[in-house]
Amino acid sequence: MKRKSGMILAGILIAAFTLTIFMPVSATAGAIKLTYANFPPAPTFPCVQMERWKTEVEKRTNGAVAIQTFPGGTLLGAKAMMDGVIAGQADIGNLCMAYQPGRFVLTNATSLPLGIPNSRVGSLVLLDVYKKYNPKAFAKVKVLTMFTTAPTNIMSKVPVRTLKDINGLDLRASGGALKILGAWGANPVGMPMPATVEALQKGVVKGLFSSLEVMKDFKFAEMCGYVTMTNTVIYPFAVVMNIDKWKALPKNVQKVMDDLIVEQAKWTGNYMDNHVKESINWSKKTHNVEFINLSKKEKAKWDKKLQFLNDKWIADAKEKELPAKKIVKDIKKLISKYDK
Ligand code: 3IO
Repeated sequence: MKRKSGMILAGILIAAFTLTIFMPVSATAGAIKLTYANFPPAPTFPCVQMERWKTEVEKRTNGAVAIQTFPGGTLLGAKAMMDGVIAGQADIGNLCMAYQPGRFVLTNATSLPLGIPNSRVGSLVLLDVYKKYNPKAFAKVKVLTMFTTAPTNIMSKVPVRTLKDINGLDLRASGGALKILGAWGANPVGMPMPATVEALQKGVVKGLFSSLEVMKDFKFAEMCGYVTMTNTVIYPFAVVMNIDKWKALPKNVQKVMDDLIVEQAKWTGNYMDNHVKESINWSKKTHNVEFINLSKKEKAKWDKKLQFLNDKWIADAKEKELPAKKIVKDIKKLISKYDK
């Protein structure tokens, strides 16, 4: 009896010793607790990527880090995200740069009509632009990843087949996408995505301009029977961490998170691109949504109306002493680099 329990104890000790040696990050399980705030509801892509990141970090640190996620604006809302993380109300937060366009001027250049074809390419381009220019807007936080949506299209209660149809139409967007709607003659209405549900229900807006996975994830297909394919611009996002919390992390935990920066951007891009396809099929099947493709001639008219936007951004950014032309040129180069 004694001998047996002695052997069991030895076994446990050997097992514990082996675990300690081979664990890449060794610490007491859940010793480091972090909160992660997000603004839209749990089933939407910003929260899906959040749960994936949480799972990977917890796994790769062998449970030394435990992350508590707060979807649906339960800890910080859409526009409060950046300042909330800086102030430490949440340790980590996911933000959409379009909701504070004046604050994220440099990285918002990715939401100019420059032809980003999908979320994977957009996410990699955005991350490279951030790394190269290291914008002041992110000086007070640690950037954990960045990604973009898939290109935006018009979802509406009435069919939009020509520029005449969009003229004066109340459509919801944010940031750079608002300017595009304005250039097409729509009446652009700015608000973050979560507020759009009620605005559509109450008829405050007749549609929205965003990536198409929202047709399924927010059930917009129930209210918007039409989609006009324009594949125009993306919305850029960032995941940021409170800088003091970051500095207090052990080096090996920091490494796990640093190794995830590009990987998470790619993962989110691929998830988004696949999910857009699913959402399109679901919208057609479940709600009989009509997808409108503009003729080449009509599309050329729409594109022509946007040409001034890039020049205008360059002029405005120059005033803010940014190397504006170079940034736009770099974005174009990066798009062709990753779009292969
Ligand atoms: C978005 C924001 C939250 C949840 C899902 C989403 N899909 C696209 C966006 C982009 C966005 O923030 C917007 O305002 O269209």
